Amino acid sequence: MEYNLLVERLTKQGVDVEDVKAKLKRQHIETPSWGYGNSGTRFKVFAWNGAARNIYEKLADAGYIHKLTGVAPSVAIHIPWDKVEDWQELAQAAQAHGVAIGAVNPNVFQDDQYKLGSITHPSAAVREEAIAHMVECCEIMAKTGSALLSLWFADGTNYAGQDSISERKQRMEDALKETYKHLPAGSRMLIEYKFFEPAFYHTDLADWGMAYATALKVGERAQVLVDTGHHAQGTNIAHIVAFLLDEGRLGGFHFNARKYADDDLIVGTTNPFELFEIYHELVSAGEAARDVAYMIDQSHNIEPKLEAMLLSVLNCQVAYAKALIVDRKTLAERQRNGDVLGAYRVMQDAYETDVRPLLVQVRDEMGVPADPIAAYRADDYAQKVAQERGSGVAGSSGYPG
Ligand code: PSV
Ligand code: MN
Repeated sequence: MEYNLLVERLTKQGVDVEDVKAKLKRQHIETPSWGYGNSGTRFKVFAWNGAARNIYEKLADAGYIHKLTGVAPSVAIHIPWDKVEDWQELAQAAQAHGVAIGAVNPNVFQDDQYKLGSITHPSAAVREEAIAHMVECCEIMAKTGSALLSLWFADGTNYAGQDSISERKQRMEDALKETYKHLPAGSRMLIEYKFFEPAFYHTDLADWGMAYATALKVGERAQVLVDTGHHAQGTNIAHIVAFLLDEGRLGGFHFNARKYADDDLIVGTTNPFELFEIYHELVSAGEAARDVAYMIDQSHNIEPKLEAMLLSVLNCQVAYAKALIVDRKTLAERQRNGDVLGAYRVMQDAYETDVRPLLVQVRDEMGVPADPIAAYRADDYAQKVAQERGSGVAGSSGYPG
């Protein structure tokens, strides 16, 4: 009933509800392997009963999230946290859980030699080691069928004069150009930025503009990765998204929410309207957004890990659904007429629409639970893994305990 009323209302506004449903069924949110293991802040790791202890358990958990939602069919891996002997076998293990290996994330921030940086380090030997690790990750991509090399660097300095900022910029470009040569055919390099942390005076890739300028130099298949947690308060992320989409350089997202300095809160919890604005730009871009990768980057410290991941995926689904039902015809008319608040109200109307009946219908047609969180709570998966795995080891996501 509620669904029929909603369809009637949307159809009157010119929204093609069947097309919206088809798009929602094709939505793809990648979950991170590191979100399933124990992790913490730099103050404390609270071990979670049932946290995954290795990549195989992480794949099982990711498969479970996909089974409940139908829209989380891949898992990002972080190397060496998820390193195994046999990569083909890992890809098969993922497949057995109904998921695929997604982005491969090299880790060049946790070894002692990277104290002063990785690919921008003053020592050529350290830079070479970091490049070799990224090349190894390109090989892992080929073996696992991954199409994304997802790069983030903790590189930067803490004090004026600590190192030459411009030389570090050159080192960054050289290293990425070298790595780019090793990307498997058809794959892409995503370059992430972060405006501070762990370096506090300057970060080598501090914002989207630096990542974009670097991507342009590196090659066509180098694009920017927008981690929603990596901006100063008040930054208009939707604007960045629209700009990069228009330039053909938006590679993907790391979704999370950021209240102060940490970026590991559940996406769409503190800032659901912002997430809607971002999805609105993506929907508006149409085909230009075809290859954008949607990944979650969250490590939960006090939240139940599986439920937190479920909520993250579902919040993205809700934001996307709301963006899909924006009355674009009226919006365009009001924009042309300079109707400032009329245009805003079109956005507000979509945002305030209760899309739950639509999502229940979509889930029913997809053969997944109408309410994935209720299904999770009624299920015994979490208890089972808690019994099997216990409280795991601190830092089993890879984060130091
Ligand atoms: C860094 O804060 C980051 O956002 C990068 O994407 C890392 O790969 C990820 O978090 C996990 O540490
Ligand atoms: Mn990230």
